[in-house]
Amino acid sequence: MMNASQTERVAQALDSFRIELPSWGFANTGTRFGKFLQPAAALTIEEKFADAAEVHRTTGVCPTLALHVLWDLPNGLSDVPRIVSLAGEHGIRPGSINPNLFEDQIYKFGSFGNPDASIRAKALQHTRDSVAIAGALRSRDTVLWFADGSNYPGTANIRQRKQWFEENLRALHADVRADQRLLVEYKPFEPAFYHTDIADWGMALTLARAAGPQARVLVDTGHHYQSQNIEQIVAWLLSEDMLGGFHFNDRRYADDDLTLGSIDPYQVFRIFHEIQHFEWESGTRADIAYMIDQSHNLKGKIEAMIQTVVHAQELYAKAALVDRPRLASAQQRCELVDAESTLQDAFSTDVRPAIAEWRRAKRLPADPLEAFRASGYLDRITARRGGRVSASSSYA
Ligand code: LRH
Ligand code: MN
Repeated sequence: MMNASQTERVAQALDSFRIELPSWGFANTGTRFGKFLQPAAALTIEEKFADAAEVHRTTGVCPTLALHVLWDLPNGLSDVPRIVSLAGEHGIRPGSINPNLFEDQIYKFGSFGNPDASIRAKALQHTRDSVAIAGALRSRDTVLWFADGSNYPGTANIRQRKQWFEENLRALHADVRADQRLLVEYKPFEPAFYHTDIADWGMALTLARAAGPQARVLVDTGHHYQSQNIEQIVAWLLSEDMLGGFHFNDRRYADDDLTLGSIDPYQVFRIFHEIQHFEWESGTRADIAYMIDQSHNLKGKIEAMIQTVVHAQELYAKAALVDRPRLASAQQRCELVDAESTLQDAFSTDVRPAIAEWRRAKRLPADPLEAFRASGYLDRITARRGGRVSASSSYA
């Protein structure tokens, strides 16, 4: 049973915790072995905003929607007025802007890292357009993920490509306003399977620094080798003041993009713990964009999103229960068992009653998933959207 001060700490943590939804999480997605279509899946940006609004209605903590430029604004800046009116209509603000530098045939040998200067220029122009779209939508962050790399030893000049990335990121940074940020996302492999130009946190940090003061590093939890200590990377990036945000998901093997906490909830708890311990020690609020990046290939897309948000809240609330003064003194005295058990005690605390209480106090449904199921929203959109099958080849 939690005591009053613990209940208060859970409420304070939830008051500040917000997490961004990915528009592509509502669309039909799959793997190279196929895409299982869902009749209620969102095909249009209107439907993606409507579904995001339903997740926000039931949870109250997802006021922004991440957009992928070519999927959500295929006409670029001229699609901005439509997005602005949808945002007003659904009470969901446009969130981070994600350029698409991985589907176009011209990017076969890379985008910023392509040996062909005209293709590098096209890629740079697309990212510039994306930063302009972010400005027009008052979105703070442009997230830069590059599929660039190679599949066979000797086929790419890795140092030359690094230099092209520095040049293009520096050029792009010149367009970034003081109230905007560039978040550089790393990934060790896929779709490239020999080398990836931005493969780990150190490479992303080096390039973000080379780009300029508005650039930070984005940590996608699925973009790590099996045995990597992700929370140590988080601690280092916090220490360097270079942590810009997260793409949360879970995985058993590679970049599986499964729902957060479905495989290793203690991993997400350890990440939240590192952040909250930094905030406790520094007395500052870490300037981090918490975002979801998942593909719901089998689960109902809206249910998977609500499940993810609810689980993120629970793990963030558990991390708020770590007795930090006790932990700091146990760490100082090298009392290993005492130190470790401050985390385990918090992690094993059932925070769900306190969270349900917090929701009631905020006039939110005590059980978001139950509220969604009782709303009939899924039946309504299935009736409205069913019967049409989009066979688009694009990822989302
Ligand atoms: C790449 C990635 C990136 C997105 C894409 C949908 O794996 O994590 O963040 O652009 O997924
Ligand atoms: Mn990602």
